[in-house]
Amino acid sequence: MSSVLTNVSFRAMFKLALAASLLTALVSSVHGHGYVQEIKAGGTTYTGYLPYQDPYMNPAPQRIVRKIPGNGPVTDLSLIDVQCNGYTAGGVAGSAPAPIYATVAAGSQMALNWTTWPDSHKGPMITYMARAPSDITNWNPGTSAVWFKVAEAGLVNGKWAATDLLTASNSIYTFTIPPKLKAGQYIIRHEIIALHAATSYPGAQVYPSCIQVQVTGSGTALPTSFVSFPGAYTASTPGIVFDVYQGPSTYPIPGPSVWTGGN
Ligand SMILES: *[C@@H]1O[C@H](CO)[C@@H](O)[C@H](O)[C@H]1NC(C)=O
Ligand SMILES: [Cu+2]
Repeated sequence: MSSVLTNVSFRAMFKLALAASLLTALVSSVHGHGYVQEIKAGGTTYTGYLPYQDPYMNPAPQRIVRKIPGNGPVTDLSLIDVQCNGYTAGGVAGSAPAPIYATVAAGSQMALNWTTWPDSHKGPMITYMARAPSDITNWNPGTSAVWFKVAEAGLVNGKWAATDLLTASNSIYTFTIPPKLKAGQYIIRHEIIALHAATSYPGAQVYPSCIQVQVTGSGTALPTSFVSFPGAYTASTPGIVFDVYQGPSTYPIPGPSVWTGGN
């Protein structure tokens, strides 16, 4: 009697384990995803917004990153979701402002720590900023053209930024706040665009998130041209529809050129 029971429960456990490993395999092959889990700025380490923990914590942890719904992508580039990976909630379109911000000097580097990124998800890593007209913990850009690009990396000597280069740097992406950028509060919009399904539109997977910072320094430079999200990327933007499987030697990174503000 007890040996039958043991046998039954063993089989049940085996089935469960099998189901779990199949699910894991499916999730990682079809949709391995990710987000920025940690940020180093101005000598301080900040935990990112953790979509599978933060919503269940009471009190809610205070983050410098705006809320994201999970580790998945945005593929409809006409949606506000493509801005900060937020969605229409509580009557506010786009990601809700976060309660705090990091302080970082113009010209210094920030390090963004991504969760393990799947090798299949080749693509560029791109970073934009937008200057807050007022208190950043209240500001929502909506569809206004306020964004300028500060860094981009696509296909460099046969290596993709989001896979080869990110893996080689222990999942740490770094970029520099433009040295002459005028002090003030900014949203940093950082993204990976995964191209493994981008041979037609919709297909490219955008993984954006928004980090709030106070930039310090004596610079006076501000860009003069801006893009909006949604708006900057459409089905016909170079690099949105792209075939990564034909051994390309170059890749046109989507969006405007990088603004450095002079050095
Ligand atoms: C990235 O963040 C994770 C989670 O906090 C941490 O365990 C890991 O050590 C960090 N990676 C690096 C290279 O600092
Ligand atoms: Cu994925």
